[in-house]
Amino acid sequence: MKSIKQEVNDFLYRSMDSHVRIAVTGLSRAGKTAFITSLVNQLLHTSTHQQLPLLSAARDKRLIGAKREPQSNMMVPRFAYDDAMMQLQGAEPNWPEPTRDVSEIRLALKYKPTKRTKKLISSTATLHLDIIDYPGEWLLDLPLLDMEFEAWAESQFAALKGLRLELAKPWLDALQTIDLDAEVSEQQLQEISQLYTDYLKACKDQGLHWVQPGRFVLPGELEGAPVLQFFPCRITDEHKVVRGSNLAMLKARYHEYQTKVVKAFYKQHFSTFDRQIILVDCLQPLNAGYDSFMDMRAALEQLMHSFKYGRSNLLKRLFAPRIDKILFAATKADHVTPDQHANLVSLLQQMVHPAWQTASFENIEISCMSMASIQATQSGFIANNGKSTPAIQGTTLAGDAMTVYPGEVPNKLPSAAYWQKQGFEFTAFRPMSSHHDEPLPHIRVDKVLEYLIGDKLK
Ligand SMILES: Nc1nc2c(ncn2[C@@H]2O[C@H](COP(=O)(O)OP(=O)(O)OP(=O)(O)O)[C@@H](O)[C@H]2O)c(=O)[nH]1
Ligand SMILES: [Mg+2]
Repeated sequence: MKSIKQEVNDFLYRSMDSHVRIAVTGLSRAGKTAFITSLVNQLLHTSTHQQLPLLSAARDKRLIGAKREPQSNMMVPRFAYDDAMMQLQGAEPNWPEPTRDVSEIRLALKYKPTKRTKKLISSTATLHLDIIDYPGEWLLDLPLLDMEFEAWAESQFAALKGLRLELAKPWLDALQTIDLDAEVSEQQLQEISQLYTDYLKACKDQGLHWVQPGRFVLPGELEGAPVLQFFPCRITDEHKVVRGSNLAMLKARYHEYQTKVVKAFYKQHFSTFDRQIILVDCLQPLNAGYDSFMDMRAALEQLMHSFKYGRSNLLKRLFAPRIDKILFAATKADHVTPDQHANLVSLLQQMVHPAWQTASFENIEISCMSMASIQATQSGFIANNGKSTPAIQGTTLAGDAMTVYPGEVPNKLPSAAYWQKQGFEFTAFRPMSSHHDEPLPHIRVDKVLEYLIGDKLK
């Protein structure tokens, strides 16, 4: 994977506190690509601009500059920073394309240290910063490591209620046609797997976030591979598995998925992260309604399990976890007026609260913030019946200028009745045009940076 020299270098950097791996995740469309693009862009401008006052090293003028470096892990695709910038800074600014896999980018930050030990070595120091993008859906697979095929299948059937049950119909109908004990039919397994995958994708499209197995909706490089061709079926624990049967194959593939996909992700990627930022788009479920909201909350709770390293923990058996800080960030804050930003944070806190409280997050610091990676609107005030009301102004995706007061963000988890009384309508805006020499406009990306790497730049 990595060359020996690179491994040694990484080890040395790390032991001198000069290497940190920041993982960025979130459910799809949460804003990961926009965030990483902005973060890289902001840091690359530190030598010429003062747009990061909340990052203490920048405010104190100790951050000398940043440059890109070849990434350390050569087996992972490069984060497509240049492509994203090209989209954002085109004649008609556009958002970067959706991404489907893990990717990585590395920066070297040169700064003047304040710590005595570092100052003794040299008047300037370098922090090597790896930033890793991966789909949050992959973390939803953690429970699979502890579940036999039968138990997993049961959990999937237990979730089939309401909208899910409706969406699952074609797959459930096809399930009736398979003889589990008959000799394996690759063709039939493939067809039913496809219907199961379609069902999971349909859940996603309807704004439901808890989907398992996560790779079925975000396969990355595994697209079309047999390891993604299985599905739950109704069997009892006593059901004898006939050798060479359909059921035997389903179980074999499930097992392969557990070890070669889920376990491999935790061992090869997750175990190398030092810090984690989890991006959450709270506005999307507010738009979509109560079910979507509760579903996102359940998905976030599931996702948090990956950071619970209790004593008898599954992850601890696999590797020695070292994440010491987690940040939950409510993204796209520029969709609402600044007076609503505090509500956005308390809403996010409420969403992650149950998991946060009950979990044994040994030695992990957790915080919640709101931000906009790339500002698409400007805030101001409009006159309304002789009163001045806060408003935001931007260009819609269709290209029309628009000034709106998008409404209030509830500061607590809303009840179902909330959506009957008043809907939410958060419009999507185009990114604002920005000049090539200027950093991308942002809200509080510097605060996020201070939390994630501020101490590493001391
Ligand atoms: N207004 C505003 N919109 C944003 C911001 N960040 C992201 N968005 C919107 O959210 C969409 C998704 O952002 P991405 O950064 O592509 O999200 P992602 O998590 O990488 O999505 P996937 O790659 O599909 O998982 C963008 O196309 C924008 O419409 C932001 O800071 N402000
Ligand atoms: Mg992306």
